[in-house]
Order: sequence, then C-alpha cells, then structure tokens
Amino acid sequence: MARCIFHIDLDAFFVSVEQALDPGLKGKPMIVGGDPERRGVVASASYEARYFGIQAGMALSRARCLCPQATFIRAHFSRYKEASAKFMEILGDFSPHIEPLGLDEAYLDVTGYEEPYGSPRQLALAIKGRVFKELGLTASVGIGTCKIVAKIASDLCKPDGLLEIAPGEEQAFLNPLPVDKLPGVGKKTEQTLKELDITTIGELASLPLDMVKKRLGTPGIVLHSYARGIDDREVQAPGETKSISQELTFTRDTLDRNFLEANLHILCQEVCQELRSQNKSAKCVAIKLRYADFETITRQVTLNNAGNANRVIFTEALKLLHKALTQQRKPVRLIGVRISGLLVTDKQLPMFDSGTGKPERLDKAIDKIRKKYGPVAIKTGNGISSESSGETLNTNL
Ligand code: TTP
Ligand code: MG
Repeated sequence: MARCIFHIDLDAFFVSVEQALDPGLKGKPMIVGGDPERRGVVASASYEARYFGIQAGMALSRARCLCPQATFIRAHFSRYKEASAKFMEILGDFSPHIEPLGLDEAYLDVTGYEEPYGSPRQLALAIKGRVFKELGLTASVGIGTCKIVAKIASDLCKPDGLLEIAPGEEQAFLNPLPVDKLPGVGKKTEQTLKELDITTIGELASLPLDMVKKRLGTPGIVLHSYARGIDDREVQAPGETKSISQELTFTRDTLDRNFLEANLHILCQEVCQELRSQNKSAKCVAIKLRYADFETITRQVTLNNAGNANRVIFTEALKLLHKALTQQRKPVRLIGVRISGLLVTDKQLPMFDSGTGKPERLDKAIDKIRKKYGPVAIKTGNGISSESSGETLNTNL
C-alpha cells in the first residue's frame, strides 16, 4: 500500500504570529527582524513584502531600500515557541506519526488516518481549518507518497496552499521542475549539474547513475533517487528509534537466489546486533527489494512474539524474500531489512532454560566476541561467500 505523507509548513510564520496578535498589520508589507536602522537581517517577510523582492536573510537596511513603507518589528521568540507548540499539538491530533522540523514545519504520516475524512485532501483541509481557527495562521500542505514529494509540493503551493501528488504521478510532477527545487541541491551542486547541461529534476533523474556518482559522489546517489521520486525515509519523531534498517546496493544487478539469501542473512545479523545492543526486541520484520528498473517493493510481517535473535528475524525475512522472488522475477539491485515495533526487553533472559532464550544468549555471546575482535571473528553457518558484494547505505526502508 502506498504511504500518505504530508509536509505542512506555516506561511510567513513569525510575521503571521505578529499579525494574528495585531490584525491591523494584516495584508501589509511587514518584516520581522528588527530595527532597520541597526544591523540585522530579515527573519520573516510577509508575502506583500516579498512582492518587493524582500527575502529571509537579507540585510534589514536593504529591505528598507526595497520597501520603505514596510512595517519592521523585532522578533518575539516566546510568542513563536508558544504558537509552534500549539501547532504541533494540533498535528498530533490527526496522526501520532509526526516529525517536527524546526518551529513551523512537520512531516505527518497519515497512512490509514485519512479514512474518516474521506480522502487525504479532506484531512489536509481539516488540519488547515483547525490551525486557522485556533491560531489564526495559514498553513501550506504538500501531499505525496514520500517525504521528498510532499516537501516539494508544499513549497510550490505557498501561501495557504494544498497540493496533492497522487500515487504514480511523482515523476511527472518532478520532471519539469528546476533542479534547485530539490532539497540538498545547493549552489555548488547546481553548478556541477549545469556543466552537465542539467537544469531540471527530470534531466537529473535520467542521468546514468555511474555519471551521477562520478560527478557528485555518494550524496549524488541519494539526490538521484529523490529526483526519481524515490524516498524511503520514514516519518520519525526525533530522538526516537522506531525502526532499525540496513540495506545493500549490489555492484551488479542479480537474480542469484543464494547470493540474495546470504546477503539477507548478513543484514539480519547487523540489525539484530544493533537491536540487542539497545536491549530491544522487534515485532515487525520487513524486507525491501529494489529491482534493476528501480521498482521498489517492501514486504512486511508481524511476529506473534517480539524477538531479537538472528535466527528468528532471518527466518521471517527469508520467507518474505522467497515470496517476493516467486511473485516477481527481475534482477535485483538492492536488498534491505527493517525491523520495527521495537519493545524494550526489560527482563534478563533466563540463564538455564533450554527454550526460547537460547538463541538470544548465543547471539549476545557472539556480539561480545565480535565487538572485541571484529566482525569476522566468528561466522555462523549462513555466512556469505563474497564479502565485497556491494556498498551498504544506512537508511530507513
Ligand atoms: P520558513 O518556514 O523558512 O519561512 P516563513 O515561515 O517565514 O515563510 P514561508 O514558509 O511562507 O516561506 O521559516 C520559519 C521561520 O523561521 C520564519 O518565520 C522565521 C525563522 N527564520 C529565521 O529566523 N531566519 C531565516 O533565515 C529563515 C529562513 C527563517
Ligand atoms: Mg514557514
């Protein structure tokens, strides 16, 4: 099932908070930053002021030259913090999966939460309505199947906008946009791309990956995925580990089942080791496969009992892999494992039972040895024959 991700950003945040407190300032060119007689920069400009070319970060003195009739006021951070806290609280009423970014923006994963509203669009309208009613602020909402698309959509529809990119429409939406609309493309990257005659996101998306790597290095691989509308990052509350994942991109696409299984085994060992180091167990196991044509699938299963033993997690992941390979026979370029539904394993595992605790104890003992002597100190039966099968990228599935 496609995810439904919102990116929500308040319009001209600092200015709008001031205008909500003093409605007489609404609809006028206004700048929060400070006294233009003093040194300082524009923190927030009303859209009426932006019409005169004023932007955040611009020197106040320059802003005054461009628009002498604008109202300049100093920032009141406690007011913005208070408004921000209420804004995040409202968002939290619509979905528990919220990732705040700074004071006035957040990602919200509303997958499954849109049903009572009839559609994602109706849910977004309900959010905008509450934010306006309770805070007197307008928000712009981008809706997409992943973060990058939602973020670009909300930027494009400002102010007071709502832009929904339907599943499957990502590439058509991104293709014509200037490449600097892609978060992460700064002046330097833009220049490098220009030298390759690339000015749109679509042109970047169709550039061969080898060329991207050569010219932009490893960060270019992520940008290239984003340009194709591929962004598997989860909406994740800061500081909270909701899932642990590992993935591996092969140097050559493969159909070799044994090779895939062996790599899956290594990835499972890695995520389980991390899980055990956090004293946690997982309820859900997911695998991800990206095919040579970049189609990406994920398959997930929920366990009856949370586990953290390599064998338990690998067995489930292997079943998912077999199912996926039976359904689809295309060369694979990337394989990944994600474990989620993490629970703290608060009780010590029993020392002398011969039941469920045994594999975990063995794994923990192996973890200790590996920590002390390195990852190759001990190998279990499913060890892989080729150690240099690809490059790992630590990302969320
Ligand atoms: P933004 O969301 O980037 O800007 P904005 O809300 O003023 O305008 P819009 O989203 O409609 O384009 O930043 C949120 C607040 O963060 C902004 O109101 C003021 C503060 N800020 C600064 O203090 N300095 C800056 O350079 C920027 C960009 C923002
Ligand atoms: Mg904003």
